[in-house]
Amino acid sequence: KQLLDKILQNKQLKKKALAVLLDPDKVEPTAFNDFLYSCVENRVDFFFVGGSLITNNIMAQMIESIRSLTNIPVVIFPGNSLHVEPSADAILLLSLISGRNPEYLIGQHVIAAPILKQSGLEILSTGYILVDSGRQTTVSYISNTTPIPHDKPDIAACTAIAGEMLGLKLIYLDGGSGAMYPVSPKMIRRVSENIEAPLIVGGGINSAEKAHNALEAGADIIVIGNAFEKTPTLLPEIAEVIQSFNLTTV
Ligand code: 1GP
Repeated sequence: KQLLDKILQNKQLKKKALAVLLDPDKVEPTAFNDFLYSCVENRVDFFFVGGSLITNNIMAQMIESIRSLTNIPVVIFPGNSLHVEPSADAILLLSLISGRNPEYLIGQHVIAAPILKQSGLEILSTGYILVDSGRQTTVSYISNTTPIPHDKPDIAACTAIAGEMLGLKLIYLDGGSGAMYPVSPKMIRRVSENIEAPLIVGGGINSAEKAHNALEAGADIIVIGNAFEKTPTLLPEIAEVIQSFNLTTV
């Protein structure tokens, strides 16, 4: 329970965190090491590794590279039950609670359960809430689920409350990778005010301003993938935003 304890403790201390999403399909091998060094320098808190569709088989290799250069915890962000890699530290066991597809609510979990139990991975049970972000994302297509409308914060809040009541330890509000616009601050605020569980927010956060807005509205952990793939130099700017919150809380 090491990572969960750390996340809960951070939440208690009102400490914000940054997770960098590494999509095995998108990493540029030549630039990867430099980016990892930059993550260490900029005190990235977590790596999330995965995605809803992975077309190559380099997750283990990626984790090995991460391990050789950093001590940053590696958390699998799986798209299905095939995405289990025991060399990571933990896995977000996502139940797609915004959707009504039983396969992603519990089906894949049943298939993965015995393997996860033997893997030694820390299991982070997570209520995963997909929010409409202006375009159909890979995750909504692959999961065959309808995201919550962008302008319906109450649906998101009730979904999160239900997820927490069911015992899920983390809530993840996601616009999906490459979202046209991120989850609105209004929705983030409505959700965070209604749950005790730490709130992860991602999808379409591609500027310091959007990162700031998500954190100010109540995100405990922000996740950024695409923006760093396109503009790795954005990392120090985002790190500064995180720091600005943490300096005022310590
Ligand atoms: C997607 O929340 C993550 O599931 C990150 O999204 O790639 O748009 O940053 P981006």
